[in-house]
Amino acid sequence: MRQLFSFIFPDQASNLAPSVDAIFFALVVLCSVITLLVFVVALFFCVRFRRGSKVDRTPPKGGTLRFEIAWTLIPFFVFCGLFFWAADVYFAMSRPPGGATEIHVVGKQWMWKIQHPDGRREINELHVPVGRPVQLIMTSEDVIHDFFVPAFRAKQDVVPGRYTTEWFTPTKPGRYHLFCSQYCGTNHSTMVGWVYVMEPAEHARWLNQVAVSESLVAEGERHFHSRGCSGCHAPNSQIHAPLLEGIYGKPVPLSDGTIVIADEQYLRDSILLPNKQVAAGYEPIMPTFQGRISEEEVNAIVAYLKHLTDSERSQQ
Ligand code: HEC
Ligand SMILES: [Cu+2]
Repeated sequence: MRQLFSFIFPDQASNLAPSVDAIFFALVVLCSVITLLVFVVALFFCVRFRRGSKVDRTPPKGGTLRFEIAWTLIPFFVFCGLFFWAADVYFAMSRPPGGATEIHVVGKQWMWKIQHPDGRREINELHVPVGRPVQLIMTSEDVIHDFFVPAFRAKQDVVPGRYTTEWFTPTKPGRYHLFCSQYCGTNHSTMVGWVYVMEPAEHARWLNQVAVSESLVAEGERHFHSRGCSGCHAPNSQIHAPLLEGIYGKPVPLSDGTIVIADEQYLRDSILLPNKQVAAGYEPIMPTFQGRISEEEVNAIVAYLKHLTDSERSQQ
C-alpha cells in the first residue's frame, strides 16, 4: 500500500516538484468537479423525466443566449488561466538559473553515462549535493532516450545528434529512481539508475573517496591537441582557421550570410558536421570527426571551448 502510494505520489525532492504537483492537483480537482456536475445533472434529469412521470415537458420559451455565453466564456477564462499558469511553470523549468553545475549525460542502449565538471564519471548513478542547481546537458549515442527522475518532476528526451537540457535543484537528501522513459529497445526496462542527493559535507566526502586525475576541461584540452584541432586552430598555425578563444556565446557570421550564436549545439555541430555551417571567410576544409570521436570526447572538447571563453572574459 505504501509502495503504491509512493508510486502515485513520489517524493517532492526538487524545487520544481511543488509547482508541477500544484498544477496536477488543480487539474484533477477541476476535472472531478466538472465530471460530478455532468453526472449529477444527467442523473437528475433521468429521474425527473423518466417515462410516465407527470412533469411539464413543453419546450422552454425564449432564447438561451445568456446561458450559452456564460458556458462559453467561463471555461474559456478558466482554460486561459490554466494555460498561463502552466506556461509560467514550463518556462521556469526550461530556464536554468545562472551558475548551475553543468553535468553531461550520454544515453546509450542501455545505460546512462555521466560526466561531472571535475572529470568524475559515473554510470547509472548521479551524485549531487542538496540545494545547488544542476543543469544536465544530454545527448544520445544511438536512439532517443529520456532522462526521467519522478521525484524531481524532471523529464526530458535525450536525442542523438542534439543537446537537450534539463535542470533542477534537489531539495531533499535521499536516493531517487532514475528511469529511461522513452522506449529504446530490448533492454529499455533495465535502463534505470539512482540519483543520490547528499548533504554538502557528505557529498564532499564522496568526492574525496576517488581521486580524479583531470577535469573535464583539461580532458577536452588534451583531446583538442591529440585530435589535431590545435594544428589548424592554434594562433601560430599555417592554416587559415578561426581562433576559438572566446567563441562561446558570441554571434558567428556564416558563409551563407546568416549569423548564429555559438552555443553548445553550434560547437558540437562544428566538430561533427563541419560543412553544415561554415564560418564566413574560411574554406570548408575542416574534416568531420563524426564516427571518429566519442560523445564523451565531444562533451569534453565543448567544455574546454566554453572554458576558453570564460577565462577570456574574466581576464578583461
Ligand atoms: C584541417 C584543419 C582543421 C582541423 C584539423 C580542425 N578544424 Fe575546426 N575549422 C577549420 C576551419 C578552416 C574552420 C572554418 C570553416 C568552417 O566553419 O568549417 C573551422 C571551424 C571550426 C569551428 C567553428 C568556428 C567558428 O568560428 O565558427 C569550431 C568550433 C571548430 N572548427 C572546432 C574544431 C575542433 C574541436 C577540432 C578538432 C576535433 C577541429 N576544429 C579540427 C579547420 C580545422
Ligand atoms: Cu533508453
